[in-house]
Amino acid sequence: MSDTRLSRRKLLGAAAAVPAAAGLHSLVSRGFGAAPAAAAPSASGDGSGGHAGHDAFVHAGFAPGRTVDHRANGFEPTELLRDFDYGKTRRLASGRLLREWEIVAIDKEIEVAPGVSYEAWTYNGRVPGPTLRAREGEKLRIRLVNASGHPHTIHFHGIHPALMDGMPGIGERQGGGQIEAGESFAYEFDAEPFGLHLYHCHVAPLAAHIARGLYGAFIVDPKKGRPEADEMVMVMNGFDTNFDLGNEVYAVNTVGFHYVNDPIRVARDELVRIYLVNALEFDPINSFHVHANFFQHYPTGTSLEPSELTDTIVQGQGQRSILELKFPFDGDYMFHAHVSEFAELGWTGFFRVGDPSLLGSAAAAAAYCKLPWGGNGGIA
Ligand SMILES: [Cu+2]
Repeated sequence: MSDTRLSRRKLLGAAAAVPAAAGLHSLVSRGFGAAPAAAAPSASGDGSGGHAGHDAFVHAGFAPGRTVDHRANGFEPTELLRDFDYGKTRRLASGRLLREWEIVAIDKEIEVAPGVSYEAWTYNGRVPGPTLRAREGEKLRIRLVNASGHPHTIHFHGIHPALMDGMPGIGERQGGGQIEAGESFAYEFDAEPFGLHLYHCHVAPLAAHIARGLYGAFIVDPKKGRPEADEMVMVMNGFDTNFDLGNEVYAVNTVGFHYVNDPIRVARDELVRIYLVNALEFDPINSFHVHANFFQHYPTGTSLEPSELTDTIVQGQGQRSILELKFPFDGDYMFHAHVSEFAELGWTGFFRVGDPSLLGSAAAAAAYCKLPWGGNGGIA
C-alpha cells in the first residue's frame, strides 16, 4: 500500500478485502491525496485511518469557505444546467437557416472538487463544452480554433460526410482531419437526426483526449419542438486526477457534489426535461437514479414517444437519454449514480422542489454524510 499511484478501483478492491471500514475510508482519502496540484488533501498516507483527506474532500463543500472557486474555473455548474448555446443564425439565399458557432480549444486548470485541481483540455474554457442547440434540418457550421498545445478535433455524433467527421487521417488534404495546435477548421453538416447527441475530440489516445474535458452535449430539436418544460443538461463525467487511467472524482457537470451544496431548484408540478449525456471515460457504465419519483425515458431523444416509465437508467460510454418528470410534492429529492461508488465520490445531487422548509441544505448534507464512509459513519 505504499504506491500512492494505486488506482481508485484497486483501492476500493483492496479495501473490500479489509473488514474494517477505517481501511476503506483512509484508502479512498489517499486517492484524492495523490492528486497532482491538489491543494488541500493531506491524508495520513499510511493507511492507518487518517481523516484529513476525507474531510478535505467529502465535507469541504459543506464547510464555510471550503468550496470550489467557480470564478477561477470560469463556469458554474448550476448555470451550466440551463445554458444552451444557439450560436448565430442567418438566412441563406436558398431560404435555409445557417447556424454557426466558433469553438476554441484551450488548455486550462480547473478545480473539480474543493482543493482538487485538474489540468483540463477544454472547448471554450469550460467542461463540459457548450451545449450546442439547433433545430432539425438547419445547416450547421462549427469552426474549431485550436489554441491548445495539443492536436484536437471535434467529432460530432450525427449524420454527415466523412470529411466532417473530425477523424484524424480523414480529410487532412482538405484542411480537415487532425487539427494541429494553431490551426482551425470549420465543420459543416445538416442538423439530423433530431435527438440528444454528443461531440468530443477524436485524437488518440482517445480516452485521454476525452477524459481531459473535450466533450459536450449537442441537441437537435425536432422541427415541431417538444412540449414546454424546465430544461436542463446533465453531462455525467469523471476525473482521473492522478493519471492512472481510473477516475478519482465523479460528477454531473464537472464539480463533485455540487448539487448537494446547491440543489437544483424546480417548481412543483412543472414538467422537467433532463438532457442526460454519459461522457465518462475509463468506467464502462454510468447510471442515473432519482428518489421518490419516476421519469419518462426517451433513449437518444430520437423518438417523441417514451420507451419506458422508470426511476433508473444505465448508460454506456457515449450514450444519451432525454428524461421527463414532474415533482408532485415539495421537498429535497436526491439523484445519483446507482453505481454507488460513483455516488460516494461525487456523483450525487438534490432537486429542491418548492420551499421545503423542514428540509434545508444542512439536513440534506447531514443525511448524505450518514453514508457508510461519510461523516462519522462508524469510523472512530
Ligand atoms: Cu484532443
